[in-house]
Amino acid sequence: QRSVEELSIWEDARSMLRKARAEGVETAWDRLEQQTPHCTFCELGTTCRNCVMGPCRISPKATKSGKLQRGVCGADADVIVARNFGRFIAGGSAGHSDHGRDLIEVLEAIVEGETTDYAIRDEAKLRRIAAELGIDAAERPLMDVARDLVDECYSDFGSRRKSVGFLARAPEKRRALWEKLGMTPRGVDREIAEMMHRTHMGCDNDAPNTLIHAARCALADGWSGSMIGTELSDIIFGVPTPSMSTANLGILKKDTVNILVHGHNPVVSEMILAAAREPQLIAAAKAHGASGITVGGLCCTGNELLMRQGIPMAGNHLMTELAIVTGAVEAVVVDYQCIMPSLVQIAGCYHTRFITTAGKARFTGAIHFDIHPHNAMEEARKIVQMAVDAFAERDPKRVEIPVEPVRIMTGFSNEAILNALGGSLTPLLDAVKAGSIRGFVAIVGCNNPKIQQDSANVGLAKALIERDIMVLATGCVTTAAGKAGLLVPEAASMAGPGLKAVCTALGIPPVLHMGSCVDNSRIMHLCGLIANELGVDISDLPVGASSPEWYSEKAAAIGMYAVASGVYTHLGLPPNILGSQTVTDLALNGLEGLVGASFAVEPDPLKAADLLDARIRAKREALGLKP
Ligand code: NFS
Ligand code: SF4
Repeated sequence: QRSVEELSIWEDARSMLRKARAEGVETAWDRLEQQTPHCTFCELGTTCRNCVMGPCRISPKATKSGKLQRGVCGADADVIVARNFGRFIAGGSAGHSDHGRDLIEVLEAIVEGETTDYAIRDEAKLRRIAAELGIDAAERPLMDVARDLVDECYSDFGSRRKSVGFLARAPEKRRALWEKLGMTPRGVDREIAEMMHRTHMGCDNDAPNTLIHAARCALADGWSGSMIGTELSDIIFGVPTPSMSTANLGILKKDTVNILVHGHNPVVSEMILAAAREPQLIAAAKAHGASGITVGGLCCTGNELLMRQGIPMAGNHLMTELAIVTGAVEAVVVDYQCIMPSLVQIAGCYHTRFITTAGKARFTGAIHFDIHPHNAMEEARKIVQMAVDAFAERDPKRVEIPVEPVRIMTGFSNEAILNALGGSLTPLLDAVKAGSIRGFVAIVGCNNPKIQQDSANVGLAKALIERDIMVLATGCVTTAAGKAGLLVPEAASMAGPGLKAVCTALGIPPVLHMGSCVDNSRIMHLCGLIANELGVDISDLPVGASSPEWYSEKAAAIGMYAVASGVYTHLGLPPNILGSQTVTDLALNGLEGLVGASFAVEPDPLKAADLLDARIRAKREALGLKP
């Protein structure tokens, strides 16, 4: 068994891993050990279960022995790997985009008067987005404009379009390239369904052709499904503005009822927070001897509430199990995505109520509340009451809160960034031209127990800011950067001289928190704005992306749409494609010639920083700037 020090760089994680071991609680790291070594065929991506003539597998030694070179249908390693990777991307795109659709449904419920729990909080943004999508938005009543926006967004999911609405945000050159390559996303659901079709036996049996469609599918996510999720969330819950908060397990309080929201969509977590702030529920908590109610965030729904409401972050992906191990959590309230099924068992080892809220994400053994726009607040109050009641069952002898929380700054939506810059990108671009900011890298994504938790997320961020490269963080990298002290203005002292000067002048951190994983669409939008301002393509910009500790289908979709949009993208570990030379070559090299960017795989964060730095250097030189 590996030591807890090898598993995570954090004291809060290590303490809870020790406690879990002492209390006989199994974690993801234990199960990884049981699963290692993994199946080689699956790691290489050369297993196929797409029909019952199989399952089939292609042996890496096939060329030598002559056996197991093709599946029963005749598919070779290239076809099988491409099909598997295509479905992987479709899965990720579906996750983000179905989340986006849920926001359209909430807006629709507002428009149709089916809910009073939700409202249009940012009328100006609604009108602005509607106008951007070609809706007459100026003089008409708000609800009429909103109704048209709902229709417009639903249409982006369907089959009637030649291209999705927000694609106009991409530079013209990029759109022309997508058109030429057959990558223009036409409809979110359409591209996902078509991927399922293409990968049925006997359809798309040309690996590069399958990968082009994988890119189209991912672009539908990044420039539509996710983008709709972000923009409608801002309209319904408010555009994020900079504020201060805190992070790590120290945000849990010994004397409060502690509720953790986990999952992705703000639709549920916003209601839980609103209920937890109601006087009668706070009074109920006090009646149980607590001093109040703490709502803390996990994963992306935590990011959503952090960005807009400044709630504290308990942790990222690999902290979700460990948070319960503190023994100080009354309830974990989840919606969907990235919620380990093990949380049901771990919650069962403590007094913690594990509560699900989405019909499409039920967990056997969980307490379920079916939350819809029309009953959300009512159900949220019942959930908070349930957490308050659970406080009486907390066993103080089993409570251990290992650390003090760390301060973080959050809320950097594009609107907030523009605001901080005085309304125009010019000062930022001047800093880039002068070389005080050499470029930007978005560090995004997850934790993966195969990598010491947050070692690469934090290592890469530190190495980049030292080189005057500004970092944009979303998803689970947020809490990592926050715990490392990188999300406060004082972190400018860790940056290179140029970046330090800019951050100090503006009072901002060198690592900007831009939101959840669907909010990577904010970063794509920003890339589009900057490229248009400079009159170049996104692939000409001194920018990069990285997911050092990624694990999910969604992260792969993000990487794919970043690359297809022209952003060089580093991954800390490879997807399961290495069994095909064709697919691997295309991902690491061939895509460069097609879309002007490719993937790079490098486990060492310092070497990854070198790769991203070299890329930024080359792009700066090509723009005639000093490297
Ligand atoms: Ni992103 Fe958010 Fe975290 Fe990874 Fe999961 S929570 S959508 S997939 S693990 S960053
Ligand atoms: Fe085997 Fe072909 Fe069926 Fe896949 S589709 S399981 S490779 S026969």
